[in-house]
Amino acid sequence: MTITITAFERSPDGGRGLARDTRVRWALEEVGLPYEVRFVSFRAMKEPAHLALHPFGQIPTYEEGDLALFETGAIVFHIAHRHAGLLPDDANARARAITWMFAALNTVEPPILELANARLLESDKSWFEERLPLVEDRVRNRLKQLSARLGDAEWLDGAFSVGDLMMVSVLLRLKPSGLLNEFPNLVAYVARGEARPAYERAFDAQLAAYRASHRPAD
Ligand code: GTB
Repeated sequence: MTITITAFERSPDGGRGLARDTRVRWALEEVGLPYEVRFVSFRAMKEPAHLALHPFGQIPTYEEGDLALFETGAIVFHIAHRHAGLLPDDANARARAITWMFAALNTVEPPILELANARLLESDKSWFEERLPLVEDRVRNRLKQLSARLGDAEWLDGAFSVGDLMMVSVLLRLKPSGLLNEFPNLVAYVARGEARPAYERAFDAQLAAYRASHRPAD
């Protein structure tokens, strides 16, 4: 059955793979599923056809036969649950991998998003310079805790899993900030994720789409 995801028609991330279709592409590549991409403009995202798929008017979405999903956590979990490669067979290890996926989305990603939003939306405010260190410290605190838990391990809990896929995806957003560099084991962890052939394929596909959408008109 054909799988179709949606992605930005013209991604504002400069082709760096930071938009959230990348994590869905990565999961699909890890389990070896082919997929198609429908590109949507910012305007189309807020129109009824897309809102029927995504109530918040965002990307990515996921369609497979008569199943339509939104929210990257749900999409990636669905892929991992239905196909071998992202969840361990052992029931307890499986539960722990899912726990890490939720931790990435619910505990690590929020302060990272707060920092991204502060930089993007608040830099012209008089209080921006005063607030920024507070927001950065919230991120730093989470990274410190995550770094302590990861230690010298390759992945968060044994073999690479959906928990690592989501955690690396979340941490990638921090690369431009320099904050990640304070934690060499997290830098190495993210690099291991990026070096996975499935991630490379996902990254290359989104980059090709970005380049195609930014090609000067003939
Ligand atoms: N919780 C949802 C999920 O995980 O699926 C969040 C989805 C979401 O934030 N989608 C964003 C979107 O559609 C794109 S990925 N935004 C348009 C809108 O809300 O109108 C977030 C994103 C956007 C841009 C960059 N960037 O430029 O670097 C990085 C990440």
